[in-house]
Amino acid sequence: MLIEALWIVLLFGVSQCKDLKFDISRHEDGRTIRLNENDDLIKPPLRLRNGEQLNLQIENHLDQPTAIHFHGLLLENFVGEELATGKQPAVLGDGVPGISQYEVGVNRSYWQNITVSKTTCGTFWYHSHYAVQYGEGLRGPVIVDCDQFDNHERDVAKEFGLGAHVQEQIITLSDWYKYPHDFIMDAFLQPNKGADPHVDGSLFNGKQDENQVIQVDPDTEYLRLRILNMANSNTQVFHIANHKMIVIETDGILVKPVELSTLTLATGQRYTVLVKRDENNQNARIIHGCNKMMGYITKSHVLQYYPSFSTAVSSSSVSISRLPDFTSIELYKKYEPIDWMLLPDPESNDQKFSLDYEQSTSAATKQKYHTSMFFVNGDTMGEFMNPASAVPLLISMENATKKPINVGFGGTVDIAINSIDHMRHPWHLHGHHFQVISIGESGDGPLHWDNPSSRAYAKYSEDLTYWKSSGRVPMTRDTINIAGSSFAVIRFQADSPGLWLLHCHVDWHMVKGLGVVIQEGLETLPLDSLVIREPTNIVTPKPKLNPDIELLHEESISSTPTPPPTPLPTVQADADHAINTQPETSKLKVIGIYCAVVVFLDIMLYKYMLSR
Ligand SMILES: *[C@@H]1O[C@H](CO)[C@@H](O)[C@H](O)[C@H]1NC(C)=O
Ligand SMILES: *[C@@H]1O[C@H](CO)[C@@H](O)[C@H](O)[C@H]1NC(C)=O
Ligand SMILES: *[C@@H]1O[C@H](CO)[C@@H](O)[C@H](O)[C@H]1NC(C)=O
Ligand SMILES: [Cu+2]
Repeated sequence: MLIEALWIVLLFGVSQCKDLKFDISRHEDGRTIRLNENDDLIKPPLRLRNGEQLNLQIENHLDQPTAIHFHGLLLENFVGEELATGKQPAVLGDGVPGISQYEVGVNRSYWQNITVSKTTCGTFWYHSHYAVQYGEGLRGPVIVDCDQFDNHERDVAKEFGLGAHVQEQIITLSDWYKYPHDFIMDAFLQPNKGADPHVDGSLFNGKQDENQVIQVDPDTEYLRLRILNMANSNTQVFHIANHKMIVIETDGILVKPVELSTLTLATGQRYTVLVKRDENNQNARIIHGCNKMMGYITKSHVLQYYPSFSTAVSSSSVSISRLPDFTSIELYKKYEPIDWMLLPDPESNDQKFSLDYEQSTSAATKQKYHTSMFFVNGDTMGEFMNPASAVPLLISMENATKKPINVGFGGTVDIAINSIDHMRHPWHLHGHHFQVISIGESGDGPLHWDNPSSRAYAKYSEDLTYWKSSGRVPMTRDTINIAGSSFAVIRFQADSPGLWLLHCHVDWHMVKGLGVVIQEGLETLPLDSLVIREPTNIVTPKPKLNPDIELLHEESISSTPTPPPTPLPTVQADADHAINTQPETSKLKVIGIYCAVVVFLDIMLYKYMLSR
């Protein structure tokens, strides 16, 4: 039966429109957030194609509101006539409650219908953007397939002699906390709490276990690893002994191949790397380092060549910072996007901004907020929002104390993000990719556009000259780590109308205000005619869903067949622990189509066989 369904995929192409349901509730342990009966801390991946439409129905059975953000995915920006036909501009699908949509309240249901832009491709993730929910399990990878990715990978595989038979493996990295996150947050919001919550452990593919096995199949010539940092707060390090990783993607941007042995990922970042099979089939040790306040939680896992009767790899202790190629700074000159150019300088000084951020533990802050807070140019993120935060800013900005930062529309924008205190933070911009024009190391200080004599400004000028004279293109992505007492200058095209968050991705820091709202070309949106739908009451009885992400409905609206995704091989850990969630996605597609056509097909096959 599955074979039959696969045949249908091959014959008629993948559908272009999916209906999907997220049934969100809490596990009986009161701790983990359950998604469609799945209680893992990292949920199964979603697999989409560029240009594909996804209609996501969110049903909230939690005891608090929720909302789902697709991290890094660029959505289609419908304009003009398309808008008139009810299509939605990108910003309405961004999933940020209080800004682009209403929160999905308790016992409420909400359709989040999005269309992945045609230029989006690579490795992303979905996660709750409400309070500190995602670390309790409301998160999972999103893979967007496209021809350009496949072509680039094929070219790189050829250049490096990797062969043709690829095995894909998603690897998610995260930190882990032993207490419920609301409880941690409540404690963190007490007047005398300033330091970050204590990290109690780490997760490799959603599990705390050490020595998890990634099995390399006999016919695999090279691995395609999609590595994601889906942590609440901390930088993750990934290394495979005696194997080179060839980076081909940074946060959804294809890059010229870069070979290295150790990857460092800021919270929210993703990489795709290609790894050639070891010619001697030597099992190798995988090292995962989860950064915490002092040092790393270090665990070993195994890259196991099949057939192999032993999982023995070196178990000696390892120092993360001594791993070959280890670095804690962003390699903004190393990862060069293909098919991109340096964006032009902003046309006017009005499109250059600097944001100074720091944590304040002063008595005045504590008096006003009853705890320490993060400020960006003197404001907390809450100041950008309506006090009744359930009302999206897009509809009404009337009660916000701070107006969004207006970056205009159409041109390029430079933003200097300045860390005033000594902490490192991962900054993420919604709705865009940015080029990292310049980034400082700890101690380089802030960059202010009116102070060209600063160390930071000198570094920025030098970097800008370098890009212009070398013709090279800076690293482009949606998330970067900015060192303490330092700066980064990001440049992006203001081409997506709406309100977008620019914020620290540490969940704890978000609730303490570390972020701003950017306004872009709002005047080009027909705000009066945009329908920002409010979630409705759940009317249907709670359905029983599979633990996997289950399709409600899938239809092929396209007459031009698109190539089907290659069914991916299963990667088994030991008998009890299947690490990989990947096969679920192909299964998911198959199930959807299967339901639609299998009856028909069965009858046809039956008739055919009878007729022979
Ligand atoms: C979203 O998609 C669902 C299912 O296809 C449809 O019933 C609903 O009307 C759509 N909502 C919007 C706002 O487009
Ligand atoms: C949500 O629904 C559950 C189950 O029907 C009910 O027990 C609970 O009181 C409802 N909560 C709210 C806020 O409506
Ligand atoms: C703004 O404040 C007024 C007065 O408190 C209130 O009536 C109104 O609902 C608020 N508007 C929004 C969008 O929160
Ligand atoms: Cu932070």
